[in-house]
Amino acid sequence: MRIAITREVPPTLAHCELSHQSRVPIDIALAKQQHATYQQALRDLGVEVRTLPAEPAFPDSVFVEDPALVLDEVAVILRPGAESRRGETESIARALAPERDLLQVLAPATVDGGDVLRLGKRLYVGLSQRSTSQAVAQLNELLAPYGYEVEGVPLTACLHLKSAVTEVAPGTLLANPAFVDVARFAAQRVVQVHPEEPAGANALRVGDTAIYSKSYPRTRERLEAAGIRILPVDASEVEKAEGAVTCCSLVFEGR
Ligand code: CIR
Repeated sequence: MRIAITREVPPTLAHCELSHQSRVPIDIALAKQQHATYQQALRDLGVEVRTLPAEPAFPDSVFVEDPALVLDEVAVILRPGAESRRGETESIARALAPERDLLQVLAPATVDGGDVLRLGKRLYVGLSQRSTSQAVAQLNELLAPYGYEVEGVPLTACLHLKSAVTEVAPGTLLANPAFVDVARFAAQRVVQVHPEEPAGANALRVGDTAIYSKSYPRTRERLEAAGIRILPVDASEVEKAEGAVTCCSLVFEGR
């Protein structure tokens, strides 16, 4: 059974970290409604959604992708790059403990889950403002016993590696080549975002479907033309917090 861990939108979301965008008002009621629809989209794809209570002390805590990396064999509790987000790991570790043995990235290394793209047994880690090469070295050491190789990837002008590239089908990437050199990934095919939708490279693949934001209709056309099945969702409010669809869940096979 596929499981998704999510967390309720906190009333404090407007105090989120921002790195590349200006602060604009966030409609919390709408954010909650959109998050409910997103969780329903996961259920519609056959996923069991386990929703953790909101954590108002952590404005970015709805972005549960960042505090942990869940692999088939094991999970790694990460050390988020933004100090304001470090406390998010505790409740995520509790939620993951029944499902996986837990490993941990230790200080001074930092890494956000949004920077980790898994393609088979290779993990690409964006060397962003949040994630360091020390974390790449630690992940390599922790995960080599499970057959993973971990590699750092330079990034420009975006928050996380998965702001620049995500996998939308086996061997097919959705990417913005202005943010990352796509040639370095082991992929057969790359769908590029529409030039007017630079933030459109984040899609959440669940089986043969990609959950994708309605904010990027031109890129969606490109994806559909490439044969990718899209489940569209409204994500305008988390996008104001520099979030996207992968950030709002941790999806994995239950034990
Ligand atoms: C942050 O800056 O940490 C949040 N405002 C957004 C995090 C988005 N997470 C993700 O892309 N995985």
